[in-house]
Amino acid sequence: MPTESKNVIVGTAGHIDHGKSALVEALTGTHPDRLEEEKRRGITIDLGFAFLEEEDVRFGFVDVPGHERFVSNMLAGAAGVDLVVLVIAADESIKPQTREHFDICRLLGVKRGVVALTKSDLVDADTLGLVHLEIEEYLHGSFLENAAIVPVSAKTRAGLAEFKSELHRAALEAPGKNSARYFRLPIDRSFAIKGFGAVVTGTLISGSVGVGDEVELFPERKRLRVRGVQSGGKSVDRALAGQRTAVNLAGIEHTALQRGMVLAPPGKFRTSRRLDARINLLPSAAKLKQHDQVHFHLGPSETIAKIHFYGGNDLLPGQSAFVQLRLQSEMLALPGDRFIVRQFSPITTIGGGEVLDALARRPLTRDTGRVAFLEILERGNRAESLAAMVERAPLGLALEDIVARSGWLDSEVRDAARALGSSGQVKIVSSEPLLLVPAKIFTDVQQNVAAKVETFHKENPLVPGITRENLRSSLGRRVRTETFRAALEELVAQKKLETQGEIIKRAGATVSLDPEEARTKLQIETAFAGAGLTVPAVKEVLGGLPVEAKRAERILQILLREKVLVRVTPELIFHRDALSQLRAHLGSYKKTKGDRISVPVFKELTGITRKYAIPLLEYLDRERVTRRAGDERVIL
Ligand SMILES: Nc1nc2c(ncn2[C@@H]2O[C@H](COP(=O)(O)OP(=O)(O)O)[C@@H](O)[C@H]2O)c(=O)[nH]1
Ligand SMILES: [Mg+2]
Repeated sequence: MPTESKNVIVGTAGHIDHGKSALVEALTGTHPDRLEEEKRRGITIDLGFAFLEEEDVRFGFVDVPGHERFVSNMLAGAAGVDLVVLVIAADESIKPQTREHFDICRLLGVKRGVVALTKSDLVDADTLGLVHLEIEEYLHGSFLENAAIVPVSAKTRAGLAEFKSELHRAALEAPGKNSARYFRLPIDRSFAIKGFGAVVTGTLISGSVGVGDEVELFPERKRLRVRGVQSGGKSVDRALAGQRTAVNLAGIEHTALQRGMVLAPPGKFRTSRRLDARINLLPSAAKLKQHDQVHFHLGPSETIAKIHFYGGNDLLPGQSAFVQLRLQSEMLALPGDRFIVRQFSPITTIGGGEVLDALARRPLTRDTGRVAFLEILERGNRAESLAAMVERAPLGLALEDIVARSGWLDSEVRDAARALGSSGQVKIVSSEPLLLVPAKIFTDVQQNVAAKVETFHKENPLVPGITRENLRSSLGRRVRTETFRAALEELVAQKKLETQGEIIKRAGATVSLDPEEARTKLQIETAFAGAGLTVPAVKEVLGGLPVEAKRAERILQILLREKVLVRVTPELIFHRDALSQLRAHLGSYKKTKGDRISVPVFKELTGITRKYAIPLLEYLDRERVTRRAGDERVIL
């Protein structure tokens, strides 16, 4: 049964002394105030936790402090709440932190809740009715408009049963968290347990984490091992999304762990200091100006952020806009994460919003497409968002870039990529590892490759084609090697280009010589053929030709490539006929005189000087026609 039950995080909200902690205790039997100072002063300072199992729902309670000085602690707990219990004391009605906490819940996108009209034992029925009306009016038009408002007393326990059943009903309606996604555990507490070491706790906002898992600590980027897991106060093999979770970590001191750090799967995510987001300013806030600084809260993490508006220079109360938040310290965030901003000074909650691009680039005036891009991220489905991301990445996006930027599962990215690939919106340059390139860029690269080959042929009519390496580097670093390779493969498949080993040429291209070049070619060949083994110097041959040196050199290259001529040393080139005659000579020598031959005998046999004999013998050694044995050669 427990694995099939729904996990729901309930957060309290409301003014100090309105009975939040007392209500949690009345419901769960656990008083959430756990610090010595809290017990002594009778107020909640930091988050408190309690658990309750009601039929098929497992509740994790996060009790928050109501005092205005501890709103940042309240924010650390409010993130990850599925269901809010808005606590309003019947004898005091709506007070400043009732409003502030409720604003925060709205800004965080909490969808469901129940109102507890606490301390009902302290007022008469008329007052109760009046406060009830006030609350209804206050909640009008909000997500709690239709929520139950239940009078309760933690003292007499009146109304508790009804409250519990309303809570249960709301829990079933609340959108749950997804255990199948990559896990994230924002840390709200860390401590040490004797004999176990470091323990962190938090609301598991997605995925699951189990004993033995390797995890990555952000923003430290440290890999750690999970030694033990608890949820709902009990040891378990795996904790699931929507559960209050404690993780015992090996390999780290608890003092190195702090509220605001996050555990996530190893190697999936990246921290950032630039978030593009939708921000909503509360009607009660002062107007927000370009480059204003604010306190920024994302889950239990907090830092200072500078606001950059895209278009327009300030934001009026009650309005919303796209912004870039330039964070003072690195954070792990993902699209869809909700945040709260508080005025720099004096500190009050002024707004909040949703992260759209957690790995945003610096705002650039020439980047005119940013707002349209953010609109797609905000409203588009996965494929639309992916297409827009790829569109803005001329170098292309690899699977790990997309996952880090979106938080989507690998399989989700692959599915979306396949759909976009077959509709032609993006080019899948490689599927293993996955690399996506904008379709337009890919076409450009293909055209560029074909054009480069064409230009090469035009400029080098005597060379059969461009080398793969030169072609690749002619495209510059704005093109990834994988993109180049895919473009080339397609051009070959389309029979536009051909490859010959490392040489790439236009399909069907042949080296064509004009009559003068053909004559020159013959002239060179004849010069070497006629010389036998006593070949002339290369320079001498080339210098005596009617064409200019560069062309002569290319024609020589053709002869070498065709293996009509053979280069034996950088300075010595022989005609192939002379070399095969030499082999034949050695063959008959071996038959008649045995397989040993000395340098003087070789010179005599061939009629050449030492200048030719030594390089030729070394060439024959390399060709395995002969093998050196002391001063002699063995003919093989
Ligand atoms: N009479 C009465 N007192 C209550 C009730 N609930 C809480 N209190 C008292 O109100 C004070 C503040 O309660 P507490 O739960 O700490 O408020 P919190 O600051 O909202 O957590 C405590 O002295 C409680 O005993 C209630 O239902 N009836
Ligand atoms: Mg309290």
